[in-house]
Parts: sequence; structure tokens; C-alpha cells
Amino acid sequence: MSMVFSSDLIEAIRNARSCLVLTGAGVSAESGLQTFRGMEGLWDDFDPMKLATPEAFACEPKKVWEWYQWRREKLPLVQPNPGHRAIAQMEKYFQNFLLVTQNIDGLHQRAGSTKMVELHGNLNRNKCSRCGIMIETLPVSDEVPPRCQCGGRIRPDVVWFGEMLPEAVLRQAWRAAESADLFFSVGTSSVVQPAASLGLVARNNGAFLIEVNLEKTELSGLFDQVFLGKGGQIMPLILEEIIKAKAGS
Ligand code: BV8
Ligand code: ZN
Repeated sequence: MSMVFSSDLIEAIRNARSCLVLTGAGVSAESGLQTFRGMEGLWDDFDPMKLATPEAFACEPKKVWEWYQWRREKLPLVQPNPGHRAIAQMEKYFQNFLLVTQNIDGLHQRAGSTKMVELHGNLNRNKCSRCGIMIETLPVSDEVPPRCQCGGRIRPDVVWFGEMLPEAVLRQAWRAAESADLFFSVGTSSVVQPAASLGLVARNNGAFLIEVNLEKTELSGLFDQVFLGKGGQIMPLILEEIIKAKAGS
């Protein structure tokens, strides 16, 4: 596939010291994981927006737990794709680099990303919904979901709608957006807050914004350059351009 890199994009890449990459479920689509809204109707015609809430867990803990188990069981069967791997390589070419992912699938870590934060938690971790302790090994129990020693129900360590994001993680992402010279948004519908505001923060602080998505999003107008297509194909080409621009600078 051919991609046109505008001269101001190449210039922005060459001069950039700080780079922030925001990713969403679309970056894991080519690994075979459904996107967040793509799961609609996939599982017992549940709506992810309704299931990923504390209310749903309070009313129907078994249903919510099993939905996460169904998603969790897929993780060992899928691999990071070229998009994850290109993003992991990008770390080396900027003095300051941060990957901010909304995804909970752990594929960025498996692709080698180290300078990263997870805004919405991680599907491989569990915690107690009452006392909050992390649960390393699930107790064997015929109750679903199993319970913590304190009696509280165990839940996935992910951020549900209506829940605060981890304070320190959000602050780190916000600060990175404030000081970014280059901001990539890859595979997110830019609907969920506060993640979707990071691009605005970066723009207000003078960053050059690039969006990579299968289709236009609500925020496409905010971006200096929009690449429409698959992240697994486009990100390796962007990495090539970064390597060239940095070699020349
Ligand atoms: C908060 C973890 C403060 C769980 C997720 C009313 C009450 C309470 C809150 C709100 C409210 N109204 C609004 C809010 C704020 C709310 C929100 O943003 N709602 C939206 C829907 C309007 N946000 C919150 O509640 C956040 N907390 O605000 O706290 C607060 C507290 C109390 C009261 C008020 C405020 C918490 C948000 C976190 C929710 N948890 N995930 C789980 O995963 O089960 S979010 C969930 O959506 C996933 O993390 C997902 O990553 C994320 C964003 O979705 P996307 O990643 O963009 O995925 P999506 O499917 O939408 O899009 C995929 C994109 O990829 C598409 O554009 C597609 O074109 C593209 N694509 C597909 N294939 C490819 C591709 N692109 C490239 N290549 C491909 N191959
Ligand atoms: Zn507990």
C-alpha cells in the first residue's frame, strides 16, 4: 500500500523530541480480538457499554464475570500484530516516548512495549470488589465469581464506565499529552473519555496530530494528518518513515 507523507509530517517527525501514541481496540483487531463496539451482539446479544459497568456487576455478577472470562480465555490464543510491534519499536527514536493504551488485552507488552501506561486496567489481573486487594490466584470455588477472603466478590482489574481511571496513570498520560511534539491516535473511535481528550490537550500544546483508523472518527477534524486503513499495515510504514527521518536529522 502506498502512503503519502506530507512534508510537514516528515518535518514534524524529524524535529520531534516527545511522542505520545494513544491506542484503542482497533490496534488489536488484526490479532483477532473484536473491537469494543464490535463485540455488540457477539456474546448473547449483550451490549458492552452495559456490561462494563459496576451496576451490571452488582446486579448480575455471574454474567459480567463470564463475559470477562470469555474475553480472557482468548488472550493466550492470539498474538501481537505488526501494528503492536511497530509501536513498540517507536520507543527508540524519541527522547521522550509514552504509549497510552485503552486496551486491557496486554498485547502491547507482549509486543515489547515498555514505556507505556494502561488507562483502563488489564484483563489478566483480578481484584476484590470490596477490599480492593489484588488476587494473584483465583480461589477454587463453585461460586461464580469466586470470593475474596473478606467475602467480597472478585472482579477483573479493569476500569468500568462511571469509574475513575487510576489517578497516577491518568496524570502521567495528561502530562505526556501536554509536552508531546507528536501525537498518534491508532485504532480508537475517540468516543470514550477522558482518553479521547488527550488529542485535544496535545493539540493545544502545539503537537502535530496523526490519526490511523479504518474509518473517520468524531475527532478526525482535529488531526493534521489522517491515514485511513489498518493499523497493522500503516504503523510499520510510519515506523520506516520515522527511522528515515531520524537518520537524516
Ligand atoms: C470516568 C475497560 C470519571 C472495560 C473501558 C455518565 C456517567 C458516568 C460516566 C460518563 C457518563 N457519560 C460519559 C461518561 C464518561 C464515560 C464515557 O466516556 N462514556 C462514553 C461512552 C461517552 N467514561 C467513563 O466512565 C470513564 N470514567 O469518566 O470517570 C467519572 C466518574 C463518575 C461519573 C462521571 C465521570 C471510564 C471509561 C473507561 C471504560 N472502560 N474499557 C472493558 O474493556 O471491558 S472503555 C472501552 O472503550 C475499551 O477500553 C476500549 O478500548 C475503549 C474505547 O473504545 P475503542 O478502543 O475506541 O474501541 P471501539 O470499538 O470503540 O473502536 C475501535 C476503533 O478501531 C474504531 O474506530 C474502528 O474503526 C477502528 N479499527 C478497527 N479495526 C482497525 C481499526 N483501526 C485500525 N486498524 C484496524 N485493523
Ligand atoms: Zn476482599
